[in-house]
Order: sequence, then structure tokens, then C-alpha cells
Amino acid sequence: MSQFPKDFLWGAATAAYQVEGAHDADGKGLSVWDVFSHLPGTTHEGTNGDVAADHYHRFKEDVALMAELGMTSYRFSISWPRVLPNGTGEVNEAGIKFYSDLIDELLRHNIRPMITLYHWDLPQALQDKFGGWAGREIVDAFDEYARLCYQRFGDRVDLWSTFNETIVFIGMGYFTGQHPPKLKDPKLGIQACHHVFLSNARAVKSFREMGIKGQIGFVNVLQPNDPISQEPEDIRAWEIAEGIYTHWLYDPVLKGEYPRDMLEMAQAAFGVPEFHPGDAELLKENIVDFIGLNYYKREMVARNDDVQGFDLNTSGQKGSGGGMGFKGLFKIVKNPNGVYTDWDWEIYPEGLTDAIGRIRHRYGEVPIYITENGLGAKDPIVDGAVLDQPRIDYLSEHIRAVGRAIEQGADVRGYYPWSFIDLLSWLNGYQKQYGFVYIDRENNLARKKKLSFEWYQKVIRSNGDEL
Ligand code: GCO
Repeated sequence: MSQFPKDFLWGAATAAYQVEGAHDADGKGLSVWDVFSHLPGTTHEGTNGDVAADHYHRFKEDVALMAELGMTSYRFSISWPRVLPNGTGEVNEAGIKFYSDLIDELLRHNIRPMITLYHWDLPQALQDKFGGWAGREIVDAFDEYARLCYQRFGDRVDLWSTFNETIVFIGMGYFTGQHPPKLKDPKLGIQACHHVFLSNARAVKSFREMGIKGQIGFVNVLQPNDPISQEPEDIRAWEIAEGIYTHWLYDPVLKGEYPRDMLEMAQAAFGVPEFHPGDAELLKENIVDFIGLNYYKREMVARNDDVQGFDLNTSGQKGSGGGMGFKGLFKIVKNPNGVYTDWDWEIYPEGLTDAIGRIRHRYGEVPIYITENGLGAKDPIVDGAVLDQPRIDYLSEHIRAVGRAIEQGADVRGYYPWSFIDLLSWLNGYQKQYGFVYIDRENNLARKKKLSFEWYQKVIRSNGDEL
């Protein structure tokens, strides 16, 4: 008997910049990623999303594949500059039409759309105008964008999330300088993060004011940290890591306030976040309906005696999606007994059950969607067949882990592997594959089903019984 509820959503996920291509088609404005990825030395071998999977032109073919796979939901993001080329103001009707047609095509195939409003591709115009997330004006701009999307798509879409992985676009954009806007300025980063929380709250408020029928959530990385030893210094380092990676990112959207200890620490060190009158109330009154969890790995945390004071480093881990250490506070170390991917991410399915338990412990019974989970790998091709058995192993173990969380009482409502199709991995180019569908980049981007495609079909058909 399956542990998964009858109406459990079996989906898959993508994001606009990583899959759409058509970066300058039909009146689309530039995003910060269009600009950043063209700067020398920013990405693996200078790869960018100009073409990506060309999903913009091939979405019908892709939706047909989703239907064949049996997906009951599809998580995708809207490119803000595709619908508002300048970030605010003039609407690009061709961009609206693309998403509108995509939504209709999904619904025709009984696939429920789940929209992410912000998956990192900020309009460059807003970066130039007031410094993007660092400028308080972003809160109004984001609200305008969110309202436009609700107005045009809210009649057909009932699952929404505002932001994807704030720790990554703020952490790598403002702390480590590996993502746009390439800054290493923690003070600005903390303030920018505050603007993200305010923007979320305003967009949630508008969603409810406009009477959109559906639910709105926030998507975070679910990255459980564990201490490398039981020594008090490592435990303390771990508590701080949990405070930054989890409490800082989840409390403002699920409790409507910052974790007091972390807030005091940030304000003592940097004097931010700066609150304006009304900020605290806005956060408090606009808690999200659900939390989206992206789970790939856990990280081991140790004390960091190397440096005194508050400084930032990257832990030497490759690729997007975290790996930040805070010198003087803690550092991320490798688990000597761990199994790691080619990108140094620990494969640890138990961490998913465990971390869902931690979320319930701190926040109570909040509805949960697993909005991403997957294995990034270079898939072997044998006699023309894409044999991604390691992906099947990874996903089946993680689906079991979700099943265990449900058995323990967690309200998990859907599972969206990353990713539906092979797409651009921000800094890693096209060599880090995640999809059920392979794209032959030498052969006019032809789509080809991988071994995992057939496997996931069975999983969906059996509602998670046949793994
Ligand atoms: C990667 C990441 C993915 C995504 C996603 C994050 O390697 O590219 O693992 O998680 O890029 O956009 O939300």
C-alpha cells in the first residue's frame, strides 16, 4: 500500500532562465543573468542560457512528453523581464502570451501548473535603476509584477510561490560574488534579503486581496546541517549554521519574524537589517500557505578557528546551491564517511526525512511540497541510450525518505524532481544533467527519453509504490 495520499502531486521542475532560451525574442528585456553570463570568466566555459533547451519555442513538444511521463503537476518560473521588459511599466504581451499558452497546454493535458515568480532572473533594468534587491524600491516593483501575473494567470493557476532559494541568489550574489550582482558585501546582502522578505509579504498580501483562488508559498533550500563531532565548539558552530541556513530563511515567512538570536548577531555585526515603520507588521500579517523544500544534500559543520571575527568564504564546494562557510563562526567540512556526487554534494536520503521532521518541530504542521530533488551527473550514453541508473537510485531512495516523513505524519502534498528536462546549471553549463529527458545539443536539441523516464512513469502510475 502506498504511503502517498491519493491526490499527491507527482511533478517535475524547471526554471525560466535554465530552460527557455529565446533570451531576446519577441520583446523580452534583459535579465541580470543574460548580462552576467556574458561577462568573461563567470560561468563554466562561458556557457549561458541564450538557447538553453529552447523550451520557449518547443513547449508543446515538451508538454506532450510531460503528459507521456504521467506528470500531474509542473513547476516552472516566469521570467520577469519577459513580461515586463523594464521591470515595471510597459507589459510585453508576447511574453504574457507565451505563459498563457503554456498554461493552457498543461491544463489540456491535466497537468496542474505551479508557478514560481522569482527564480533569479531579475530585470537588468531594475539592477541598474536602484541596485536590484538592495534597493527598497524593489518591494513595489515586485508587487507590480506579482499582481500582473495573478491578474493574467490567476484564473487558471492555483499553486504559486514567490521566491526560489533566497540563500543562493542573495548568498552568492551579495556574499561570495559568484552570481549577479557579483558583490561581496554582507551588509548590503542582509538588507537585500530583508527586501526579499518584504516583497514576499507584499505579494502574499496582494494575492489574498485580489481573491486569487489557490495557495501561495515560499521555496527554500532544505539543507540540514549536522555537527562533525559532539565537541561543544562544533555543536556551537552547527547551531549558528542552522540559524543562518534555516531559521533566518524560514522564520520570516512561516512565523512572520526573524529569529531573535540571529537578528541580534546581524545587527551587532553590521547594523542591518534596517526596519522601516510597518515592516514588522507586514511580515507578521502575511505568512505563506505552504513551504516548498528543495533538497539535494546535507552539510557537515565544524568550528572555524582559522580566522578571527566575521568574514566569509566559500567552502571549496563546486557549483551553485550553497556551500558558504562563515569564517570565525563555522566552516563546512567533508563527511569522511559520506558518499558524494561529482559536484561534491553528499548523497544522504535520510537527511530529507530528518529535515522535514526539523521543520515540523519548529513550525508545526505546515503543508509541504518537495519542490526540487535530484542528481546532477554526466549521464553515460551507451549505443545511443541514456543510461542514468544512478539518478533512478538517487530518486527512489529520496522518494522512500518522503514516504517515511508522511508516515511520521508530515503533510507532504507533492514531489517535483529537478529537473523535467536537461537544462542549464547556472555556473556549471550543460554538463551537469538532471533531467528525465536528454537534449542532444549536437543534433538540433532533439529530445530523447532517458532510462529514468520509464522508471518515473511507473512510479507515478503506482502512486509511489513501485520504486
Ligand atoms: C544546479 C542546481 C539546481 C538548480 C535550481 C535551484 O546544479 O544547477 O542543483 O538546483 O540550478 O535552479 O533552484
